[in-house]
Amino acid sequence: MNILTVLNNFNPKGEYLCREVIKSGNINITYLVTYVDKEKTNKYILQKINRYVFNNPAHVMKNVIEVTNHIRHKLNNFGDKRQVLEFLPTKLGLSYYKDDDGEFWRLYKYIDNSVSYDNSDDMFIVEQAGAAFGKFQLMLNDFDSESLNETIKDFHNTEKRFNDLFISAEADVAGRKNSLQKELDYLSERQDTANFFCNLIKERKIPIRVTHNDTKCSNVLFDKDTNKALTVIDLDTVMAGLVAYDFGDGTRSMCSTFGEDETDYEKIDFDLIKYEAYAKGFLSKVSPTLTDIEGETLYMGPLVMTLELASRFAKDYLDGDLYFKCNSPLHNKIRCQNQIALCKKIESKLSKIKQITFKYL
Ligand code: GN1
Ligand code: MG
Repeated sequence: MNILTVLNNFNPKGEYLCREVIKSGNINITYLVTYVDKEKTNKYILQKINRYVFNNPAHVMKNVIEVTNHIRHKLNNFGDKRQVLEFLPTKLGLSYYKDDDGEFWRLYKYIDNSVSYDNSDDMFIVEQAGAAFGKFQLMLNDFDSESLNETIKDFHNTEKRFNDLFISAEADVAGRKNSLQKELDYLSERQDTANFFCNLIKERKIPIRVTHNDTKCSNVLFDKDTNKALTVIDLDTVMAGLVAYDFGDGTRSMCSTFGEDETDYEKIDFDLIKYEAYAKGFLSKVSPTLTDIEGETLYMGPLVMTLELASRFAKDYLDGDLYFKCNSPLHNKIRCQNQIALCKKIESKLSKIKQITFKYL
């Protein structure tokens, strides 16, 4: 598909100048596009929504628009406009453009003077990231979670993720099961832990809220000059969920001493200093809104979310790399082993993690 044809279906301001591919992200295809209007440059983010992952992109966009409108309304023109994403409608007034190949595209304003990080060793940044996801949660506290579309069914249903993994192992369509046996054994021994939050949901002990569900560090934009968090991005998976999903996935992503692609697993650790900074930021926003059971069980978030992601990478490896973007046939296996190395560190530090969490409740 011709990118200019796609862009012309929206109303970006000025004359098209250039575009570049943004490589970060495991799912969608993203471009930064620049237009020139007189002397001024206008930048936009153009994204092609992954239809394998999101089988109903229109449902995704409905959630995204409603949630960003809700936040914009709450900000009520106070503060920095850069605190919420602004999507451009198409000339037909839709929030997405569907091209002739059936692909879905969306366009939003690039947030000026912003920067994102895959991770950071600066505790101010880590605390800001926690605060950004906490604030997101807080601002959507009065948004009816049942009105949101379930854009990916059972996204954080860890119990189902594990069951699906073992079904894929049984099927072994890519003939890779033998090369993943150690990891499968490790995960199958942890099924009870993986079920921790699912059990609380089944027993109706824990409230369902609006959650972001993909709280990686790279999904926060910071001000380039001050490093203060501006807003969270990548709202495709905003759905009904548990506060522990966002807290758990954020700390999983930020407290690991190395990224998800690191192959020297010995180097991987769970950094408690970063954990404390993130917990401080996140809980400074949400702590007053939590129920007792949410607070008491939050410390299990990092372990359960890391187990879950390990199981997802494992499943995709066994299925022949259908879901995540991969740069080699071993990429998903590496990611799985990397997350298992992280799980082991979290397990060994669980009582400390609990203690730190309780300090900020
Ligand atoms: C995917 O697209 P990205 O990179 O934000 C995935 C997350 C995983 C993450 C791991 C929709 O996120 O769930 O935690 O990769 N998103 C989806 O890097 O599956
Ligand atoms: Mg994402």
